[in-house]
Amino acid sequence: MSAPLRTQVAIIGAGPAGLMLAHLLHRCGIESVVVESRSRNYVESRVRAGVLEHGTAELLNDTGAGERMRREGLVHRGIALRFDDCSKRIDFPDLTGGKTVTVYGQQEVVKDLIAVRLGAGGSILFECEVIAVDAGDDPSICYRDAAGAEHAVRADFVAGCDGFHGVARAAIPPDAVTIYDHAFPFGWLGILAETPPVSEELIYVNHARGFALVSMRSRTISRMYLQCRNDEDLGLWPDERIWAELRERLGSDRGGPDVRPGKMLQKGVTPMRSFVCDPMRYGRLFLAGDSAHIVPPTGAKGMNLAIADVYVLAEALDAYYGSGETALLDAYSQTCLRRVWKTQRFSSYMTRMLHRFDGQVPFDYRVQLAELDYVTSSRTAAASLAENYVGLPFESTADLRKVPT
Ligand code: RFL
Ligand code: PHB
Repeated sequence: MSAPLRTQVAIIGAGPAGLMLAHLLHRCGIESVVVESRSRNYVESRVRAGVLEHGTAELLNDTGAGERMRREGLVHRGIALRFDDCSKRIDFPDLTGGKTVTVYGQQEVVKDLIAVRLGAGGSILFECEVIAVDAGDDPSICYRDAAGAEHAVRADFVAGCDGFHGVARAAIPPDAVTIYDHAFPFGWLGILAETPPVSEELIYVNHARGFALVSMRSRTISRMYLQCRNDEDLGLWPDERIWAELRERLGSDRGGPDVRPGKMLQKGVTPMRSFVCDPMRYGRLFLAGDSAHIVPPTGAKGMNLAIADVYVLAEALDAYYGSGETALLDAYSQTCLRRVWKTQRFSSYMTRMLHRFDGQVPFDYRVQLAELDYVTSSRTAAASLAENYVGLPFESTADLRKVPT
């Protein structure tokens, strides 16, 4: 093994959490090294989330990483909820004092953050898989490079931004954390296709055959989802069946938006789960993003939550390096978990309102329809949905200090 590299913060994972953390730390004058198991090309083309909360878009803008997003991102001022073959709109600016969301693919955010980091001389080690994490008083990580050679990085702190299946959370003794886990009995079959979006805004559909969602990546590329089984066999879903099912759930032949088949660019199944690891810290190891929590994608929150975590972590590390103060680091987990649980609540609410559940009886369906009717006709209820969808405000340092102990 070569002589260990030394840095202030060793970051595992070049997803939105790890890259944004490295970027924010750099702006505070704190050095980091990002270690990523996949290639640059792989992480830049991985299709995942697509909706940026108001605060996420603002953070990208305010920190100099939003230039392409401003040009290419699509600012959305609302969504539609469709049920009983009728679409009802939720108007974000009207209900939230002017806030919007931006539709911009996660892989575009990843590309932009990599460009900004490398442009500033930052260190991102691609195709280097972290195989061991030491979270003790003298923390370090060990990684294996593409040629199979092993290297160590010693650091003051380790940030586990390595997603749900990473090594960081697994390095914490099981009795030091409480895990909250809930698997939903269904997943989403997601497609990316070369066809113009069927509507200017996203449409979330509650249909007797199951949930559907139409989203987009640009004015010519659509991203759409169908509720399916968790273990759905994609082989049973030739393109024609997907288009027919989308048309049926959207009511294309009953006055609904007209789904037009186009070239299928990608198909995949994402299982739906909720997961929280509490606390999100063990010694000098801090978990952020999917390594600490997963939300079902119905509220479009996964990536936004990852960004909110590292915003809190960067502020805490800045305070530590600025004055030696550890209060914000000590409050990190509690501060993040307040937002995490509110986001779990919202994502679970959206999921339960819009999906078909096994064993659901007609009574349950009528209650779902009543909920949809309520949330689209009561200004108070609509404002609550809109407030959560555009994103709750980031915790500021002043708020961090108010966290109850
Ligand atoms: P990421 O993006 O998973 O990044 C973690 C990074 O860590 C790397 N890694 C390692 N690197 C070095 N050594 C190791 N041992 C490593 N183990 C892992 C990985 O290669 C990866 O690059 O986590 P992060 O940064 O916390 O960001 C979170 C978001 O990615 C996530 O919340 C969302 O994308 C969730 N999600 C979706 N959210 C939505 O809001 N809408 C969606 O449509 C949506 N679709 C998805 C998704 C997540 C998916 N996953 C995780 C399977 C679709 C999928 C398939
Ligand atoms: C997406 O565009 O991928 C997307 C949009 C909204 C969601 C989930 C995914 O709730």
